[in-house]
Amino acid sequence: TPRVFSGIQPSGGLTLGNYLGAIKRFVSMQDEDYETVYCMVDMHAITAKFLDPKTLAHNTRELAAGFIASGVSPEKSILINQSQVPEHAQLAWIFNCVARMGWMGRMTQWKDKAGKNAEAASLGLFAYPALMAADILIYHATHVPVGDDQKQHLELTRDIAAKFNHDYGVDFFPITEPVIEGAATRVMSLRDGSKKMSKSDPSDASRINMTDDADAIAKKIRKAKTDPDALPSEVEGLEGRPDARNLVNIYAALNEQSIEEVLRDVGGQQFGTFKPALAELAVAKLAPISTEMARLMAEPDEIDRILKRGSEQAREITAPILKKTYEIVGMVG
Ligand code: AQP
Repeated sequence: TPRVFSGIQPSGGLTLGNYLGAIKRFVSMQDEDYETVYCMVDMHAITAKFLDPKTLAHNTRELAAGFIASGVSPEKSILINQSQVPEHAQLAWIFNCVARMGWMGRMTQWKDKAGKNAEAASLGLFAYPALMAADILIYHATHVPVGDDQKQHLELTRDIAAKFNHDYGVDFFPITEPVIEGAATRVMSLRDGSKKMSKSDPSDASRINMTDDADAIAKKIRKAKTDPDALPSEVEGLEGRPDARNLVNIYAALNEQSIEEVLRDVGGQQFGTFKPALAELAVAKLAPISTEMARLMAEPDEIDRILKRGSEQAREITAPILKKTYEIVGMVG
């Protein structure tokens, strides 16, 4: 069976962007013909800024609770925390020696996150995509469900696999396929339709957190930036209207409809009508998840047990792949 791998950083709380862009697909892939491995990438979470240890631990458990509450089943999927499966980091070192500085320097996420002061950025932030390639390839995963923003990193993962195979004259690492599907592969900020919705945006009003209560969700949607026009009934009518498009995409993804279907129903409506309907839908879909997250967070030992069992299952896959990699590279003893 083909294997799926994907991860999310415990760098903050989960957002609606993570849920619609990634987790919803994690859940559906469990029931398709795949073996699925889903990961809290705690080693990635410390690349951008210092996180105090309590926050990192809390975020990691909360993220695991978010996965499970959203429908990722520890019975159907292997659920792990990255640092607890050491083969990720071990393979990453080899990939640090395969990847080129020039490739890494071209990554838009590096440029965005390092900003103008690259000298002050961590070495880990620069090497992030090589660790991400290792996360995926240590499972020989062939399919990676992600949001649209991760496309470039997945191309780099393919380049690293191809260069390793070429340099060592083997056909060992698979060339991975990104799975970027659905109506909301790129959920935008509620305050600025040209910016991605992100956990680390300083404005809390820019995002819906998976832990927001019904009032907070309704308020953020009511205040979301829009334009003065009515909603169109055809997709072309969203051209040049990023904020309107974003709300329609969110509605479609939450309601599991196509954008065309949504516009057929809501075309002609003013935002004064559409926003309350969107808020109601969002609360209906998200409230059960946040309630379940809170219940799971009351039992952190149970979360730790699930992650520990996941690590054991994961290492049955990763240890032999690392061993074989070391043999290929000529690491003996
Ligand atoms: N706005 C988004 N729309 C669709 N998908 C998104 N993803 C993130 N934001 C959106 C997808 O969620 C997965 C996990 O992302 P991540 O936590 O590893 O890192 P990120 O993409 O950098 O997410 P954030 O929320 O923006 O975190 P910070 O602010 O810490 O950088 C990925 O599949 C991503 O595509």
